[in-house]
Amino acid sequence: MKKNQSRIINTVFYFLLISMSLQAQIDGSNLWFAQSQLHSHNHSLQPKSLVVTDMDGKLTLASNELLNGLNQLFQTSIKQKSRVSKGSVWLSLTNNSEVIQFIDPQELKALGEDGFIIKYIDEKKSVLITGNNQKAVLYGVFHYLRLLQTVAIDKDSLNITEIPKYKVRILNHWDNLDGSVERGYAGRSIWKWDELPTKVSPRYKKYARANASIGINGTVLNNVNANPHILTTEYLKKVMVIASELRPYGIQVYLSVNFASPAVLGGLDDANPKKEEVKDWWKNKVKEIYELIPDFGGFLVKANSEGQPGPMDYGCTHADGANMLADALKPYGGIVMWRAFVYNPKGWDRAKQAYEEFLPLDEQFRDNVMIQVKNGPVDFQPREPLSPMFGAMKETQVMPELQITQEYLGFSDHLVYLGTLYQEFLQSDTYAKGKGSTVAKVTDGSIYNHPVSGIAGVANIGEDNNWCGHHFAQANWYVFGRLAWNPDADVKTIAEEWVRQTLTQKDKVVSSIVEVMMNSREATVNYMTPLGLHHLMGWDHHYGPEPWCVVEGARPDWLPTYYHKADSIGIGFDRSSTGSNAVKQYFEPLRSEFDNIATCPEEYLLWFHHVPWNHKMENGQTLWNQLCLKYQEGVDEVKKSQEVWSKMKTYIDEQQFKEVQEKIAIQLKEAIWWKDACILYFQTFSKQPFPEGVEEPVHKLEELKKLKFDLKHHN
Ligand code: GCV
Repeated sequence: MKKNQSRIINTVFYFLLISMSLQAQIDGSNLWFAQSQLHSHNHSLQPKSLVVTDMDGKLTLASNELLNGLNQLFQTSIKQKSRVSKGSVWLSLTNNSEVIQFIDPQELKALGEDGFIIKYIDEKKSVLITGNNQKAVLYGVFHYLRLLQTVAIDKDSLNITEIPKYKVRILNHWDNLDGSVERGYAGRSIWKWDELPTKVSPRYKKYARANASIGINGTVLNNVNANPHILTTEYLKKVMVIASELRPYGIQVYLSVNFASPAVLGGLDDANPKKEEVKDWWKNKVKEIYELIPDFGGFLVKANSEGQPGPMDYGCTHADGANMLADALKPYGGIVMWRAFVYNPKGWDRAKQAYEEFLPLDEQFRDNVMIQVKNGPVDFQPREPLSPMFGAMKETQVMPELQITQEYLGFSDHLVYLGTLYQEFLQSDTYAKGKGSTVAKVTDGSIYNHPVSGIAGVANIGEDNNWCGHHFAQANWYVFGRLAWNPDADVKTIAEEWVRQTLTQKDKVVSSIVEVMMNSREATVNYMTPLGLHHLMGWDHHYGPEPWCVVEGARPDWLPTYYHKADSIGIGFDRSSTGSNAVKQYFEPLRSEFDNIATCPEEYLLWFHHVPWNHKMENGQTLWNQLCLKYQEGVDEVKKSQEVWSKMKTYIDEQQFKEVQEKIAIQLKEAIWWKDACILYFQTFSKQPFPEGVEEPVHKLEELKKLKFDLKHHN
């Protein structure tokens, strides 16, 4: 080819790349692959060649990803060579004789299945990316590309060993077979059950790639409120197709199962886990699944909770039910994730119930069962103390369940970066084995050593172009994946990574946006449920404030009044030793700290205590004044973020800028709605004026009570 011709081809190639990346930024569909720009310090790091040591084609996906990524970042076309020479990036599995010359075999062994090494090899003047299998090398490639985009690197900093802390890093989709998504705010399900198995949506691969890029290695495709039909042969063939789309990216497929399936699908009299025919039904079903999907991951089960069937229907325990499924899965290496989200309308403190039901069963579960526990004892509230289940179950592996979809945090309308919520939870000290027994450490295998460990995130993904409904909600999917890989990672750094890859590389702009993100969750806590309040939102849809809500004949534990208990004396749920004694479920010194109103952290005060309106807070304010001021603080913070965002106009893609701006306007309107509703309503009990510094409500309580939430707007 003549030089001129090649120049023309190169120019066309760059033009295409640039127009592709501009296009990508417009609708958010390219997630954190949208920017593809180098960090300003890394321009001198252009590799001279790419060398892939790959005899049997195992690294094709990883090398394509690397080559495309590097070409895009350096706006060039990097040559592929067969021999490593000065300036190469070298991709290889660890079982290569040359790799072994440079890295200690012990170190390679310690990488396990998913770990990788990125290392500048002085002797070769090259960068090596290696891992024990193709998935690990792919993780290494994504990490290297991320580093080039997000931090200044040099050959000294390229001496990286990354091994994920959790073995199972999994998304839970609450997607129904009819295409709807429970608590989904980004359109309908991405799984097109009607079209499968013949038509395969291109989104499946994009989804797998995005997940692999942040280290996620599993997905539960369907809602925990499981339709038994997912286990019919017809649906399993559809699942098989999804599994084969996700497999190259190292994503294993799991299913939520309905405990009554043997009766509903199999025509058995019941689903009693002690009956041989029920056990056999499950064994045969599992066999059928593995014939279709040899790397199937296992089952997720919501049993005897919110109307779902379970072993207790037959006088059996959670352990009986989980073990029956675990035994069926064991020969194939499958696992059971059994949820502890259980509560009972008759119990007078819902926060205590999971612990009461599960603790007596510790020691009874098989070793391929994990108990999946929500971060807090109630239900994904803007702030909850840690669930006392963490650290308490010592013989059974417990896996945290976080919610990525914002069921209680303004759906996909509010900008709320959940990294800070996740970090607060994962770094909470359980004291199970003395100081430093953080949730991360008691669940990731550092303290209790079980054969499997895991962490789940309830997905916020739908068919919207931008995947998550709000551009910034993508950051919550992103941070979940990054923390599942390393729960001790810094969430501010992760926010910055996301901004640089998704929105902009301009340093000043990056720091302003990161600041908005970092303050956003606290702001939401403040304008919704400050000082330990919880569950004040609207009945059923969980959007907007309805602290007054009473529904004739409804379960009391679904109503706000059950939780805030406001009266003429004060407000808050007494869970102290003189109340429901939920504090007893925590290890010392947490138990005493929470129990004593004087030492209970103020952010959990009304979670654990019924506090008089005139109680003196740390800053000298009365509780009533402080409560009102907190609501105001939340509103003010949203105003601030609106101001910051308005200055981003010239730096952010126009459509993205506008869409976020519109959402922040909704958020501010609703923050004021929350503040007005709560302080006006609680004022009917405190009978005190609003303190100085609190803006006069723009709404009237009676009008707010009549306000009807329009669900259509959100689905
Ligand atoms: C999938 C809460 C949600 C339900 C959800 C349930 C659960 O109650 O509102 O939509 O059901 O949690 O986690 O099982």
